[in-house]
Amino acid sequence: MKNPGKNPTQPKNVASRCGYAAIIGRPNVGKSTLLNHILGQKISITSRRPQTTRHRILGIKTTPEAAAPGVLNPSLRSPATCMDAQVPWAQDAQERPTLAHPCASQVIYVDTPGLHRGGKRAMNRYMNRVAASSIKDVDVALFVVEGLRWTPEDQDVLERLKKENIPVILVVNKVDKITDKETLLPHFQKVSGYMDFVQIIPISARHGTNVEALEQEILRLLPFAPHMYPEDQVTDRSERFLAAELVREKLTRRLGQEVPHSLTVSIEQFSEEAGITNITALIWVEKPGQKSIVIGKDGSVLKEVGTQARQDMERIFDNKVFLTLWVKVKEGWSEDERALRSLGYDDT
Ligand SMILES: Nc1nc2c(ncn2[C@@H]2O[C@H](COP(=O)(O)OP(=O)(O)O)[C@@H](O)[C@H]2O)c(=O)[nH]1
Ligand SMILES: [Mg+2]
Repeated sequence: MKNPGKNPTQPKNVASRCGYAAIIGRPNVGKSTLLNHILGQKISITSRRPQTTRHRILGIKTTPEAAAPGVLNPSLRSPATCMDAQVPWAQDAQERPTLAHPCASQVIYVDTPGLHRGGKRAMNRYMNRVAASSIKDVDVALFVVEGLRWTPEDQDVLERLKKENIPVILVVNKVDKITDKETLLPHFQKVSGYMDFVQIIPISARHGTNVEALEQEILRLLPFAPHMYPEDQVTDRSERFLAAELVREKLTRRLGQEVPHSLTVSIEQFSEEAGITNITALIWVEKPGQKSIVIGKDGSVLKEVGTQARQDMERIFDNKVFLTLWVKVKEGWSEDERALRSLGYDDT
C-alpha cells in the first residue's frame, strides 16, 4: 500500500499533513463519484451498475499551504490547521482549537470495489479481497452509504470496519435524492449508535454538496508527514490503465444487466506518434453471444462506445486519440484465477 511516488515534493519549511483515506462501502453508493469530485477530474469509472470498480485506485490530492480549503470557505467550523492534528480524533469538534494557519496537505484517497455478498466467481472474491485489504494501513476510512438506506451489505461493511482500529467517518451520500430533509436527523441518531463514528456527514457527491466539509474533517485526522507523491501526480494509475477503464465504463453504461460482469478490457497498443495517441483495446467477453451484443447491429454499439471513450480520453490525456476496439471471447475468464491475473487483476 505505502509505495511512494518516485519524486515526492516536500514543501520547504512548511509543516504538512499526509496520509491515506480509504473510501469504502457496498457497491453503487457513489464512492468513485465522490473521489472524482474531490479530485476535480475523472480517474475512477462510475455507472449505475453495481461492481463497476474492480481495482484499488489511488487518487492523490495535494493542497499547497496557501490554498488549504478551510481558508476558502469561511462558513466551515474552523480550518484544519498545522497544529490541531494532534487533537485526538474522537474529541468533540467544538472543542478543537481554531488556529490561523492552514496547513499544506496531501490526501491519498483509496477507491475500492464495493464489498458485496453473493457472486461466487473468482472476480467477486478478488473484488472483496481488494476492498478488504484497502482498509489496512490507512489513517481514516470514509464509510459511504446511500441516503436513508441501511442494507445487510452496509451492515457487513460496518462489521468489518469495527474490527479495524481506525477512525471512521460515515458519509451519507445522495442526499439530493431526499426530499424531506427532516428525515435525516432521526436517521443520523439511529446510525450513530452503530459504532463510534468520528462524524456523520451528509453529502451529494454528484452535486458536490458538503464535500468540502468532509475534506476538512479528513485533513484533521491525517498525521504530520512528508508528502509521498509529487505535487502534480493525481493517481498511481497509468494512462494505459485509464484508457482500458474508460472503454469498460462506456460498455458498462451501454449494455444490459448481465454483460458488464462478463467483460473486461486490456490494452494491446498504446503509443504516441505525431501528436496522436494510438490506442488498441481488446474487449474480452465470456461467450460468443456476448460478443455480438457488444458489437451491436452493424457494429453500432462498438462504434458508439468507441466514440464516447475516445472523447473522454482526449479530454483526460489532452491529446488527439485514435482508438481501435476489438472484441474477443475467452471462456470463463471471470471464474479463473489465472486468467484474472493475466488480464491485470493482480492488485492483492
Ligand atoms: N443522485 C445521486 N446519484 C449519485 C450520487 N453519487 C453517485 N451517484 C450515482 O450512483 C451511481 C453509482 O455511482 P458510483 O460512483 O459508480 O458508485 P460506487 O460503486 O460506490 O463507486 C452512479 O449512477 C452515480 O451517478 C449523488 O450524490 N446523488
Ligand atoms: Mg466505484
